[in-house]
Amino acid sequence: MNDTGDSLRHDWTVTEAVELLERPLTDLLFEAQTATRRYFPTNTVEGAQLLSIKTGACPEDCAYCPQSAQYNTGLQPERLMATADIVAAANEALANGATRFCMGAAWREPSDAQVETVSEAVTQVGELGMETCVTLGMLTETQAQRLAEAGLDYYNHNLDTSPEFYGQIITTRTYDDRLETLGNCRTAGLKLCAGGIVGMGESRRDRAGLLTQLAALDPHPESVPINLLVKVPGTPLAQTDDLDGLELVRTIAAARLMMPRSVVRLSAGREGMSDELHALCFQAGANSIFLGDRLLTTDNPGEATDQHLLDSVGISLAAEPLL
Ligand code: SAM
Ligand code: DTB
Ligand code: SF4
Repeated sequence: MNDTGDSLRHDWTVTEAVELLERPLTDLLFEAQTATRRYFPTNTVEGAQLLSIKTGACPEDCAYCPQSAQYNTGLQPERLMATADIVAAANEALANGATRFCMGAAWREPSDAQVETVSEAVTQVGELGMETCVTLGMLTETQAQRLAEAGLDYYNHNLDTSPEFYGQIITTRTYDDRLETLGNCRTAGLKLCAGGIVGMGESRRDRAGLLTQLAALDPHPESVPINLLVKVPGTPLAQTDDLDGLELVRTIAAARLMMPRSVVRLSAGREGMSDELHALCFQAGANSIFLGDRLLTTDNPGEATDQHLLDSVGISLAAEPLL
């Protein structure tokens, strides 16, 4: 992305981000929708499809995650999928209207051999004409370069929350580890998909802190996923109080205003969300969703429900990548 000569800012303060989050909702939505229309086609969302290519048995302790080996969530671990099966799933996603295929692995960090295997899948999925994204945990610069050579478009690695709240959610990997992986991916020339999770019991200031960290990345991540916590029984966050839906809307709007040229994804947590809340998220500038009836291990609304939603609000899936 070319920031030159533009007004993109990387010096947002947490206080400024809190001020955005606290604005009267109609003002915030108006500004955010105006910013969206400056850079993106109207009434258009990107469709991405996830696939868990290696499931569960992860050594990390992320308190939200059903795939951590430290929590008993009843999830059946699965080894790394065969490349042919991954490509078959990508073909299906393409037929269902997805322009991006995101492959996720429950690793703390991949071995070089695992990167090699995933690289092969990336090349083959790319040959279908889809954008490719992988999320494999921490990555060295050499590994990022290998994935870039394979034709990978995006690396997903989330900051998850503010630096202040982070220690209450994950203890097995530091915030700086995450920033380092993002830096390694940038050095390798990959585009970044980096965002976080709301609804984990964090404060509004923490949500502002997360957005401030993301906006400090230069260039901004091209994709910014905002996940609403999916509360999975057996995880430490299973009993967390529901986040007020309007806080999700405000977070999306602030992300849109702080990183106006980024594609903001209304990511996990759409299952059970009303059409009205979806509509407010789109008004706030969300212009990407995950398609299909599965995220990685949890449910997503699925094709029929999403078609009804998109028809009712008059939004179409983008036929081409938005960036
Ligand atoms: N293991 C790799 C890693 O964490 O770096 C990649 C896969 S991990 C499942 C990718 C992201 O999914 C996490 O960073 C988190 O933001 C999101 N995620 C995981 N479980 C979630 C949940 N229950 N609700 C919302 N988002 C979740
Ligand atoms: C992201 O920010 N959200 C996706 C993707 N990146 C890898 C993952 C959501 C996972 C939700 C819980 C699950 O299905 O296991
Ligand atoms: Fe492992 Fe990723 Fe889940 Fe954390 S979020 S426990 S690193 S799969």
